[in-house]
Amino acid sequence: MKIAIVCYPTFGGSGVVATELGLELAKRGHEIHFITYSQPVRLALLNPNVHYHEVHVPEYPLFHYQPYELALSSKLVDMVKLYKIDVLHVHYAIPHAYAGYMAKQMLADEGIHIPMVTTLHGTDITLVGNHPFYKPAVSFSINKSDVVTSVSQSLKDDTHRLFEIKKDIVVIPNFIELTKEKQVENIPCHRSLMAAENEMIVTHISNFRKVKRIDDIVKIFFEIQKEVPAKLMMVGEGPEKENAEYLCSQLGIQNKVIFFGNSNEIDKILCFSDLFLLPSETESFGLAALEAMACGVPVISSNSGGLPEVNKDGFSGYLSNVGDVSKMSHDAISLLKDKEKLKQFKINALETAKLFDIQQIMPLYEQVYYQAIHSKND
Ligand code: GMT
Repeated sequence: MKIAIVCYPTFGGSGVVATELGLELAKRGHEIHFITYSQPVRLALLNPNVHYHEVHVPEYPLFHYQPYELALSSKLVDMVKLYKIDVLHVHYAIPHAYAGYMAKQMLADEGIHIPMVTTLHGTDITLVGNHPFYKPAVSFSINKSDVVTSVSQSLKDDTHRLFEIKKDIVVIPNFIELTKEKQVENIPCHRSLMAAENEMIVTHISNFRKVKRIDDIVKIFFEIQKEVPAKLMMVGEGPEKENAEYLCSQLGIQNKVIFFGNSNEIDKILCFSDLFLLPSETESFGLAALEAMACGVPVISSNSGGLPEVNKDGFSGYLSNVGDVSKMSHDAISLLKDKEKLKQFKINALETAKLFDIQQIMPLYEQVYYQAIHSKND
């Protein structure tokens, strides 16, 4: 199939999922066209089956806001015609499903039917999309998609609770690549550069938005380091990062916390991590937690949204109510103090991650593409 993928090219989870999906589909012989405003960060190399088309938004003094959706839908029309695309797959409803629908209509006007699959990722439903200023357009474009997928059962339920969606939503969980070269024992791991031998390494990776409850991470680590020699690795960039650095210095733990920027090689940090923290306010899935588990790192997370579908309480890690810093700290300390238990949880984390192997998930996407192609939406 010839598949056009529209996504955010940045470090957010939806862009990562879209890129990894495209790369795997290309390996399976499909022709993939990424259409977005810059090259997706995980799209390191292009190959004969992978193409990237940049959306340009010309500036004009009259525009207070640059009309990205307009440029995107025009680009989609051109690319669908030029490459004879079979199916359009948009990731994150805002504004991609809307732009996709406009492209669909423009093409229909020329007698070309292009089916559209929309994948809902999380904040496009639970935070941003739910805003009254966006809601009518988001509901409309979801309902006009040929097939709608969501990355967890919890997100599907949230979508039906928050929007009037007349379509069925297919749950296709996020996935992880577990090929040999991605396995933790085959990753060059430089633990000794980061911590002394007796120190435990606790890690958090995100885009440092409010929803991640970054303060909770610092507070949990503050409790941990009182009981266990430890270092905290904070990976990513975002609006809450500066506050987190300030809180660390206020608590006098700045020499135990290492702030990295965005990284394309998170497995090189996860390979030496003992514990992963994800106390988010809401998380439709928690791809970062899955990536940690795939490297054999147990997860201390909140129980919000889709996290219980990924992190198994008392097996791959522990779940707590949002904001329960005290329980999260207690669980983390008890795990880090008990070497045997920690070893078992590391094994369990990897076992759980294997349930999300890309090889099992890919056919589900191929199936929805065929379903979309055979649908007759207007
Ligand atoms: O919240 C983020 O980190 C970014 C955001 C995105 O769409 O780029 O992530 C959402 O999609 C991810 C991939 O499906 C999920 O793993 C995240 O849980 C989800 N984030 C939230 O729901 C807050």
